[in-house]
Amino acid sequence: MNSGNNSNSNSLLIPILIGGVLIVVGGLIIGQLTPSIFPDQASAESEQVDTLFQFMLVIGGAIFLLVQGLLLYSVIRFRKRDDADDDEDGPTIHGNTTLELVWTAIPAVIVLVLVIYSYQVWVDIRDTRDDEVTISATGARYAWTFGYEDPQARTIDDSDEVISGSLPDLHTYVGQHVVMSMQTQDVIHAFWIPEMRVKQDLLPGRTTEIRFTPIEPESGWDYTDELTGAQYNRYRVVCTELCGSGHGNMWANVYVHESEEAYMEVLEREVFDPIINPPADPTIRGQQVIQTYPCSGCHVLDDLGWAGVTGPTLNGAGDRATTRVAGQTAEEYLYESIYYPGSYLVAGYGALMPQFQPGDPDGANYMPVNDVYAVVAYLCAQSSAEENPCDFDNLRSLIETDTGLDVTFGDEAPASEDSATDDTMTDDATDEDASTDDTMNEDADSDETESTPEADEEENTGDGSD
Ligand code: HEC
Ligand SMILES: [Cu+2]
Repeated sequence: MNSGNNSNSNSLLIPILIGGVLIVVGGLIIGQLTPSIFPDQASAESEQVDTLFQFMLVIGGAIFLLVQGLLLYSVIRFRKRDDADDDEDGPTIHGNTTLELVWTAIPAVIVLVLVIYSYQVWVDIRDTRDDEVTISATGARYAWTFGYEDPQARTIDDSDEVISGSLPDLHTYVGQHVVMSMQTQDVIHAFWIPEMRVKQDLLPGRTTEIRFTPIEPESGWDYTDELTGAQYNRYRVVCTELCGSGHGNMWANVYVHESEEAYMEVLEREVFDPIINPPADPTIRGQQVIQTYPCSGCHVLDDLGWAGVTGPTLNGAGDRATTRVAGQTAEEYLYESIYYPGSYLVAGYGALMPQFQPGDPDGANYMPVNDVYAVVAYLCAQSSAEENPCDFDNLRSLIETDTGLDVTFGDEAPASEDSATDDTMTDDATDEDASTDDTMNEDADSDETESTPEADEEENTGDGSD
């Protein structure tokens, strides 16, 4: 018996060695699958995360081959032979201290190594950098808005507040150490850029952060800016927390520009210039400004490529505005649908639209009076009529009577009061009179945070495309 066992374990040594080598090589081969199952790498963090993943895949692959290999081996080796007339159970074997030590020690070591390695990656990608730049992200059902502070630290007039503006898109450039500072205006959302391998929840009442540094794409640049010839790539931020009926529509473009100059050029053109030199025409200003609010997540509007489904289409809004409420002019109706969305509900839609308000700059859904003026003017222009169906003088006095605040921009802006032309600069304008009258918004407060389940189910787009 003894001598038989000895020769047995000797003759097993070679196959075990060969098997071991095969398993390790197999694990390494399986590990190579990592790039093919992941999206492109667009940030320095993605390289670290993928290497960690690859490391785990090699270990997992080797364990897979070991287990499956032993299983197959046993199935073949210990099968019931046709010729053997043997229906008895095999001998019961238990207790093998060496084996038990080995199969406890090896996984323990593997897990420990993984803990140390992944903790280091985690600490590393969350580490603060000296020259990091903060971009704010606001999640609101069902759209993202990104806020940029002027890197040149310009202010308007004698205000000491640096200009900042917002866009529905996230812009960044290769090598920029970005820190996203994120807040939600309603429910929990989650910020995820698959190509950057970053993901972080937005939690009500808290500010959460995530950091990343874009890199030059290995597969080359996909797009070229027609104005400047600069190259960029485009990715997507998607919301990964089911947040309501328009959740599938809650995504935004991420533009990674090839250089800081190209990035600055775009920010100047799209964010800062419209603030420093706001166009006098309110409909043009309205087209710029409406894009800094989360309207796109809920409304269709061909002019801006919006495809939200939670609210009625805004195509032709100027035409329909006069037909909604008897006795209301187009400008009155559109104005009310933004500051008092609960006062009239379009048939077939629930009270899901958040109430925008001019009173509290730090409050949810703040929209200064200049912006509502421009947005209404722009929505009025969504009309088949040759002439804009709205009366702008009436709109202006309507806003001023209702809010007690001055509309300070546009063709008739009083020359003395030209400082309050942008969201960030209106504090002085609103301080003096923050009392918006609440006559029309009894139920609107609850609309803002609570969605009605029926309406949520009513329409669902799972279609985030375009
Ligand atoms: C969370 C989804 C949501 C967001 C965000 C949203 N809306 Fe709405 N909107 C709705 C719904 C639902 C209705 C229809 C019910 C009602 O009248 O309140 C509506 C109605 C309207 C109407 C009336 C349309 C008509 O045909 O009578 C206008 C105008 C409007 N929204 C403009 C806006 C603007 C401008 C913004 C951004 C500043 C915006 N909405 C943001 C959901 C939304
Ligand atoms: Cu969301």
